[in-house]
Amino acid sequence: MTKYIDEAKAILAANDRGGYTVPTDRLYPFQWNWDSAFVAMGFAAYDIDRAYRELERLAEGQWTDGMIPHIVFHQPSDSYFPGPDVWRTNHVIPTSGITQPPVFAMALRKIYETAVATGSVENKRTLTLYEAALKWHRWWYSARDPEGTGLVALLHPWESGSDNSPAWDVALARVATTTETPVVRKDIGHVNPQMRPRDEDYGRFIHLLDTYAACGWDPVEQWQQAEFKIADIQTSAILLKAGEDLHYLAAVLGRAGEADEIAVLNERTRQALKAQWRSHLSRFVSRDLLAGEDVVAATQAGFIPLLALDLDEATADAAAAEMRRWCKGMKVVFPTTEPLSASFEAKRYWRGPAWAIINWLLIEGLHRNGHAGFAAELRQSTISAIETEGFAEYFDPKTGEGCGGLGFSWTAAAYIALEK
Ligand code: 9WN
Repeated sequence: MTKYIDEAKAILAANDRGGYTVPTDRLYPFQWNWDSAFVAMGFAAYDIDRAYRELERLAEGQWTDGMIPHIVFHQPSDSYFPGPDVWRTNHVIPTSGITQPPVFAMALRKIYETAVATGSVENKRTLTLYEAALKWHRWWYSARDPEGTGLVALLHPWESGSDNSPAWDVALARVATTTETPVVRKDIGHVNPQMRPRDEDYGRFIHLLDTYAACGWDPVEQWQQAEFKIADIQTSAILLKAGEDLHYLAAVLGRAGEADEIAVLNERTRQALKAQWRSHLSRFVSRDLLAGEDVVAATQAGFIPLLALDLDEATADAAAAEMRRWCKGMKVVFPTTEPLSASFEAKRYWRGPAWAIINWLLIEGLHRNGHAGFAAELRQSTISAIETEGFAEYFDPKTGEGCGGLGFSWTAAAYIALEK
């Protein structure tokens, strides 16, 4: 059924820059955090050594406080803005100063289990990466949930991986578009500007970056100065799923004390996530911590908690029914914004398009919550979109058109992983 596996592998090979994979040539010429974790899960299907290597190269960028940054600038390139000179993080290996969804431990468990099954497990490499993941999870809880609510907060939309999602519109409207750093966009020289965030988004992204650079990237200072602070359900759900995988790894690696510590953190997040269900919306909602309000914009994030929770049947059915409603009339699913909402834009990045990696998470969530049939439909839609249009960054859900960057690594990795 999946006939382009060799092509998918060729894309990962072409985007290899020496043990790490760039998302795509020119548009994204560095190592991105959650992209690499998805890519590592793709590699796990056929090259365990390379899968380990992907995570190891990402962990090279880890800060002493535990944060794994959203970009590691292993080699210079002038085809992306903002580069290391704008981030000013003074890390030995240049990195950005913010993070991205913690898919890392999910990838590590996948690599470990596949390696065990094929007799190729490497204990030392597993242990070193496990320790990096544990340090990062501890960072999430101390730096991004200092009050111990169980939900972790984002201080920058780029940390969500869903940069210009309508979910951020209300909160971002409070952030000035003025910047100290001149905004010299490179992205719109690579792809159609109508598929990208708008200039005012970039103004705000860089305004926040300047604010945190002025804090010397100190997490406590940033927490106090933050003009954008969202307790995000997509990130928290990924953290919990990754936390479950980390707990599994702690147990198999004989780290009983750490397993107990992780279990406590997981349980707190589990309860907090459950409390974000809104039955009148049939989805979960994030929380704007500065406004003290729910984030009610209808985006894919509302269903990502299925990945990490075992919902009662009625709740799972309500979420699945709402998801199905969004799919009506779509050529490719799953739309990242509710198609009937005013903020839906079929081609503009995170404001509507379907993304293979989001589908991957939703497919797992539907499986976990008793909707295997729907999961199979979502999987089929993802595979067909790729087979029709190629390994695009994302897809217009109304027309199916492949959009954004082409030859995209995580789309290739999703294709390989979904074959299984
Ligand atoms: C900023 C690399 C990354 C993804 C994000 C996606 C996009 C960057 C950008 O590309 O973000 O991090 O410059 O637009 O939104 O999810 O990790 O593929």
